[in-house]
Amino acid sequence: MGVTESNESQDRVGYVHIQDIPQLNQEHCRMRDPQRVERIINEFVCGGPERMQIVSDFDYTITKQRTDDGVAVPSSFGIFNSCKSLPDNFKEEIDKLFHKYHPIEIDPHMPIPEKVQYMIEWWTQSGKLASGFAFDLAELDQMAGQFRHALRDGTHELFQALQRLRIPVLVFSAGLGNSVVSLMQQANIMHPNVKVVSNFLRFRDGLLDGFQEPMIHIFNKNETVLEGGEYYELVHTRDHIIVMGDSLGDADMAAGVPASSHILRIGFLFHHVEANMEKYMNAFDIVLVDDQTMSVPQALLALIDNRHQMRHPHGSNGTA
Ligand code: MG7
Ligand code: MG
Repeated sequence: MGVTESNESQDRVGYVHIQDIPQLNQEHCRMRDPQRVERIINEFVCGGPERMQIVSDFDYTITKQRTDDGVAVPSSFGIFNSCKSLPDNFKEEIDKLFHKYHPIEIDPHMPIPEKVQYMIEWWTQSGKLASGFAFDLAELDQMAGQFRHALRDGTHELFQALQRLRIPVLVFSAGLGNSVVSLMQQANIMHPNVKVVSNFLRFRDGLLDGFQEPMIHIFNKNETVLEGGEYYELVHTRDHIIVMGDSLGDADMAAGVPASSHILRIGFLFHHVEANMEKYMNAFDIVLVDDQTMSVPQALLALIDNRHQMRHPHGSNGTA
C-alpha cells in the first residue's frame, strides 16, 4: 500500500473530504483522528443506506442537554419520578439515591469498573422503590408529553430521513423505557424502524413491581444484552454503524458487533468539558461540545442519501 495508491483512491470522483463537510469544521467539533473519520464516512457513503444502522442513547442525546429557554429537561427516570400519584416517601427516597449516585456517575476521576458497582446498586434500589403500589401509565404519558419539544434541533428531520431510507434505529437507554417510548411517540419520531431497548416498568397483580429484566445500566448497554433477541440479527447484518451518546459508556454501545464493522462514534460533551475532554476524545471519533442539534448526524446521512439518490434516481432499490 503505497502513498500513490491512497492518493489515487482519494482523488476518485465522489470521494468525500472532511474539509468539505461544514458541520465537521465547526469550532466545537473535535476529532482525535480526522483521517479515520474521513475513511469511515467514505465507507458509509459507498456502502449506502442498506448497510447502515444507528445506535443512540436517549437521555441528553436525543433530548437536549441545555434548552434555549433554560428549562431543565428531566431524564426519563426524572419524568416518572415527577408523577404526582407516587407514594409520599417515594420522591424523597429516590432523590436521596440521586444525590448519592449521580456525582459518582459524572465523576471524571473514578475508574469505570469501580463506577459499575455503584450503578448496579442505584438501579437495583430504584427498582425496589418502584414497587408495591398502583400506577396509571396515563400519568406518565401526560408528564412525558410536556417535554416533546425538548429534543435536539433537527431530530424530526433526522428521524424522518432514517425512516425514508429504511435505516434501523436502536435507542438504547439505561433510563426508563416507558418514558422514552411515550416521549418519542408524542414527538412523532417513534417510526416503525425505531426500536427502544431500555428498562420498562413491570406490573404484578395490578401493582408496580420494579423493572423488567435484564437491568440496563449505563455501562452494560451494549450488544451483549441484545443477544438472542429479535434485534440481534438485524444489528449483525448492518455493519456500518453510527453510535451517538452523551456519556462515556455510550461509546461502547456497539460492542459485540463483528470486528469488520465500521463504527463512527459521536459524543455530545457538556459537563466538566475540560476535565472530560481527553477521555471523550479517546472514546468518541467526533466530540461535539455543547452542541444542541443533530446537525452532524444529519450531515452524514445527507451524504449517504445523496450518493444513494445518484445511483438510484428513481427510488429503485437496485433490483430493476
Ligand atoms: N438515573 C438512573 N437511575 C435514576 C433514578 O432512579 N432516578 C433518576 N432521577 N435518574 C436516574 O439515562 C440514564 C440516566 O438516568 C439517571 C437509576 C442516570 O443519571 C443515568 O445517566
Ligand atoms: Mg444519556
